[in-house]
Amino acid sequence: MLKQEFGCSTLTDIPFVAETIMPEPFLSDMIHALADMPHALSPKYFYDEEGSRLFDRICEQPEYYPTRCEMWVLRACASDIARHIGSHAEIVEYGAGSLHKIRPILDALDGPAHYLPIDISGEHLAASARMLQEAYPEISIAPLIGDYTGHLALPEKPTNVKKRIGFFPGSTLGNMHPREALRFLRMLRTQLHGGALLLGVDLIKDPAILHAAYNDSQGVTAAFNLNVLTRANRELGADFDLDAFAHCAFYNAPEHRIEMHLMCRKPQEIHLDGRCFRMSQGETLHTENSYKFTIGGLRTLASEAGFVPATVWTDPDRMFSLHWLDAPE
Ligand code: AVJ
Repeated sequence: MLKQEFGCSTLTDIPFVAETIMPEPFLSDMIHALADMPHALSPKYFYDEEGSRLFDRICEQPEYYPTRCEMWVLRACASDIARHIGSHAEIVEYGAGSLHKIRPILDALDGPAHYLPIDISGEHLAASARMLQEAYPEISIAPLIGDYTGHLALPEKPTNVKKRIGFFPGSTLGNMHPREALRFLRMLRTQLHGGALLLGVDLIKDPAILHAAYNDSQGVTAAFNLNVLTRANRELGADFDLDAFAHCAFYNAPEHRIEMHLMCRKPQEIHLDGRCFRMSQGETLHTENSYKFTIGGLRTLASEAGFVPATVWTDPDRMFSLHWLDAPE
């Protein structure tokens, strides 16, 4: 029933999403995070059901400008973006989440389109896809559950599809270390051969604005960060004491990135999988990097990956950028 060989599963033939579609190595990654120095865990583990809900709430916080700015650009430039996409395209969205960002594009497209949203958070994706399908009955939507950062073979293009357009919004590329980002863009370049990539990335700006975006006054980002420990306690049987950790996010200017950590407030023993790990006061578990870009820097990176950078769209304050990157035959 599930197409495991793709490292991805289609949702179209299953009424309810099963629990274990593609097991992520959460246990072994968490053991490594605790055993290795410095302690670091992939941000993909934020996105259980609760984490996906918290992320959607982050996007509504006044300090978190990226989503609002990107949506502004998507709406303001939708008809131009739709012209770039053309008709009979297949749009593949990587890390699609709640499927909000594709809407202005679908509204502006003329000619039928195929939409393949890929996300790691299966139930959330399924629910979002059902809602989107109701709003856009004429578009064929085929959600895929999986980790798009891994090796991923997409299903064959339907015969009436002229080209495949990748959509990677939200500055999720910024979660990757630059060498990872290059490797990932090269993989997309191969997948999108003959089409293009529409890529959204956050721009370097006043560090105070960056800092506020990851330290919202309602504490939603803090809850999002800490939720990964709640998830580990529930899913892995760990015994993280949530009161012993503090959310910590700051802009590392030389590295052009926001770093999120969970900082140990007092000496800790953590039990996991029959082992005991110690963390001392002030030690951190590094949970996320969020790299920020210049327009020129991003275009250089894309060129190194084999794309041909074309149009760039931004908001008036140049907070966020959307890039059209051609992937010629
Ligand atoms: C989804 C990776 C783009 O880095 O801004 C938001 C995730 N982390 N607040 C980001 C996030 C903390 C977000 N990305």
